[in-house]
Amino acid sequence: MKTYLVTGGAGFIGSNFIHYMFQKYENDIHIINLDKLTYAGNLENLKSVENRKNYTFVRADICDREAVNKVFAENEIDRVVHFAAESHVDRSIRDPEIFVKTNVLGTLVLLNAAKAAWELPDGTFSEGKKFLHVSTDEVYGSLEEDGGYFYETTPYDPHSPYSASKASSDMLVKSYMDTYRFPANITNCSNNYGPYQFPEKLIPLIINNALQGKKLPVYGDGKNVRDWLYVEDHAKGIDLVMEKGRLFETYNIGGHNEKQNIEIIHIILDTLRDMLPDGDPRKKLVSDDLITYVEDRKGHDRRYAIAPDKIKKEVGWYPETAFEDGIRKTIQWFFEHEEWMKNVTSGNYQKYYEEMYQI
Ligand code: NAD
Ligand code: TDX
Repeated sequence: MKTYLVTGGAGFIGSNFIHYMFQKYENDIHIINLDKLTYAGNLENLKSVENRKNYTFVRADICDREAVNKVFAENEIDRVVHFAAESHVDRSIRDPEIFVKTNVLGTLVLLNAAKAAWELPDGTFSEGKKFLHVSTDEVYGSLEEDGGYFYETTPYDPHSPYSASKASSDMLVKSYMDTYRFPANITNCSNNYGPYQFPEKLIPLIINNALQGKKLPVYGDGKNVRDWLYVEDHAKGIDLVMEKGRLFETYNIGGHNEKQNIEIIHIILDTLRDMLPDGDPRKKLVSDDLITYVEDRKGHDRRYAIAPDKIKKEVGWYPETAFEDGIRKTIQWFFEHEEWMKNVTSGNYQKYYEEMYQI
């Protein structure tokens, strides 16, 4: 039985990954979820797995060396899947420091703990151990509207404090692979969407606002392009790279599903109108008139687009969920989890939201 240390498992992608892994491997794996439970971490996301014998939750900060070392001392960890991060670009523009602490120093603490636990006296590493660092396509910077893709060989060119902190953490992982032959992979994924996504990110924010007849903030001209991937496809990609990826390699994960932000908003509005039954009072609230152009994000990257050729060729991954299906599944999930949305949009998040948009 393999033991996985998943960091940031109470967040959006981490919790989807944990659900995916238990569906796939059932009782053949043990997952330890180490999460600080920041505003973005929510144990409600994991209610259906919390009583499993092969699941353990540890509340800790990845920057806390003692707490992290303790997890390695008390468990024979085989695999680390490192999601924990500050993940929202707008927050990084307002307050960069926590991004450097968590994303850079936190990653260093984890690397050192795993290295100390896995390194043999001759400087090689125990068989079968792997550290998978989950990163983003934003480290590559911004593409021109009319062409080009991010490949694993594309030079790093981060623009926001968030992407700079993720780029720094990737570089640290690379340096451990190069210097110590530390057994790791890096994955750089495009924009995810799906269940449990915190409604500060574009898609859940638009769904939530539209259902309440609240304005839909569009940054700049709305023509920035993102390459959207259904979160379960990301989870599958991570599992495949863990199992079949060559050590010391980077794999880009992306959907070949480029859309302008304004297109995304229109698709969401059309899908909501289509899915809401006649007579549902929310149907009347969902209107194109809610679209509100607001000041652009500072340093707003124009276009992201991943070329997933390497991951397809080497481990057989491809994006299985068409955007039309993924967005319907996501909207259906939000319909069925109104209480979840109410809980996460109360308190601190609400305060942040008001300061951010003033609309
Ligand atoms: P998220 O913000 O939803 O979740 C982050 C999780 O990390 C939360 O549970 C939070 O409590 C935890 N966390 C934060 N700081 C911590 C700390 N110091 N110690 C321990 N736990 C801490 O993020 P997400 O969208 O699920 O992203 C997960 C990872 O995937 C991140 O590394 C992000 O950079 C990367 N990524 C995200 C996307 C995307 O579209 N969301 C795309 C590509 C890569
Ligand atoms: O209110 C909004 N209005 C708007 O126009 C918000 C929240 C966003 N946007 C735009 C900005 C982006 O062009 O929508 C696009 C998507 O924005 P986000 O959802 O904030 O995602 P992005 O900045 O692209 O970053 C995401 O993808 C890569 C994740 O947040 C990162 O964690 C991941 O690494």
